[in-house]
Amino acid sequence: MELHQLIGGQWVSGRGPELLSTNPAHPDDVVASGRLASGDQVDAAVAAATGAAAAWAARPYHERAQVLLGAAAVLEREGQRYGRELTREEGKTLAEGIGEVLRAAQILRYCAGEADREAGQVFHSPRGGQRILVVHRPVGVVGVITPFNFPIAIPAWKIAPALVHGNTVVWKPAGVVPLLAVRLAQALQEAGLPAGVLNLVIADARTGSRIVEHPDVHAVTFTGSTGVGRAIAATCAQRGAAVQAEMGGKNPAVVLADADLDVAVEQIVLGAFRSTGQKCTATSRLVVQDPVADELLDRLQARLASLVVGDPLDAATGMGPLISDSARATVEDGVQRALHQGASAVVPGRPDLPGHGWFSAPRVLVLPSTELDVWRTELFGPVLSVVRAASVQEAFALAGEGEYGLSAAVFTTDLASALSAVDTLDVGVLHINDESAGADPHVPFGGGRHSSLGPKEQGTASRQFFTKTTTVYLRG
Ligand code: UN1
Repeated sequence: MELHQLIGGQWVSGRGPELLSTNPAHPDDVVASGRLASGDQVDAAVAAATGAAAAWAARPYHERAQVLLGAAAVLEREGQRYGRELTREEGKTLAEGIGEVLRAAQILRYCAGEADREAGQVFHSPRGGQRILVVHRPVGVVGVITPFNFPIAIPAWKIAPALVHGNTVVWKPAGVVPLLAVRLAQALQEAGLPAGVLNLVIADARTGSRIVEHPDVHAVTFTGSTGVGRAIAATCAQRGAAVQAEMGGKNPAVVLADADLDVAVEQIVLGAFRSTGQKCTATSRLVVQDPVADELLDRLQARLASLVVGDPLDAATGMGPLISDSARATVEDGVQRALHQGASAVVPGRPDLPGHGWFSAPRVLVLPSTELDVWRTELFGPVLSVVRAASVQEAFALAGEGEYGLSAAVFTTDLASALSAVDTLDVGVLHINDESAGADPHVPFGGGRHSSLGPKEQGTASRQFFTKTTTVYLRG
């Protein structure tokens, strides 16, 4: 398919370098092609968003919500087709690809519901006959920068709240998944989104940084690496723009001695290896209490032996490829380094990986100590590092090591231990007896420390970022 940029309501050819979207399972298979946006085109997109801002903000919430509902219906209608395209472009399994398109629809529907929720707050006044109101207003033009690993769900959960709250958007998706970006923009357009309200610029990182630097972009929401997120935050802080950044994770699963091991094994495999470990919420560390450690590792080994790694379009496949050759090199280097530093692979590589594509085997590495780099460094791949703990307290302490604070999973049948995890683990998202990944649209999502900056995403929490408030002292 020929790719275009959406600027001011028009689909136009990019004026930058060539752009090729290829299938990570079959790198010779070209999914879509075109040209990247030029710097001038990014500026034109910001100008279009600026021009469309006042009229869009003036529309009633319910009219804006109607557009999101229309786009949700398009995604539901096209779920199978777009899901296949997503799998072909990104490499997650077909069930996950279709599931993600439907998840994007669900997010659009949730955000449309903002029209029916409370609009602000009313306070008493210490002065008689008066009230104080807190009202929400659009921020203006929002820059949206999204990663490859959720090509449509993450864009939906940034763009939908931006739009329903009356903002206009300039969106730069990851260059490796441009087709799904086009699909979301088309769905919104088909649902009647006015020209200029959403502008899609598929650009390289340097050109895309113009969005972050542009004085007419009032807020930037980003998901991606911690390094890039912090650089974006610094630029935004300097010029007084708001920023929301969701970044890395090194999320632990903690299996306590009283855990239901059937549940733990199932959920750890989902958390660590679904999407080939390419989620900021993926389980990449496992802390297991001594009495159940050997049994848990045996069961993980058995379960992973039957995990089919292959073409994600095949129904039997349980894990597809990584996104790129360089992603695979990062993962393989990280594994080799860990082995060199003394880790032992209880689930080693696989002789049966496909000979083409960016495949990497699921790995489970038992570490002699938490000094190894693999304990702290996010590899963004199918690698689970394991350490043992003697006590519940030690298990939580080990899980808390490192600089990230996004999500964690704790497996226990003891309520006191579960509650202790809530108080002890410094994470934004905690799953008890459930995988570390996953984010429902109606509740806040985000972490702390090196994982996230700025207000949380999703749920009504997202209002904090996508609106600004005015406190109105109302005297009749
Ligand atoms: C999920 O766990 O389903 O980039 C969502 C990421 C996160 C979203 C995870 N921002 O992986």
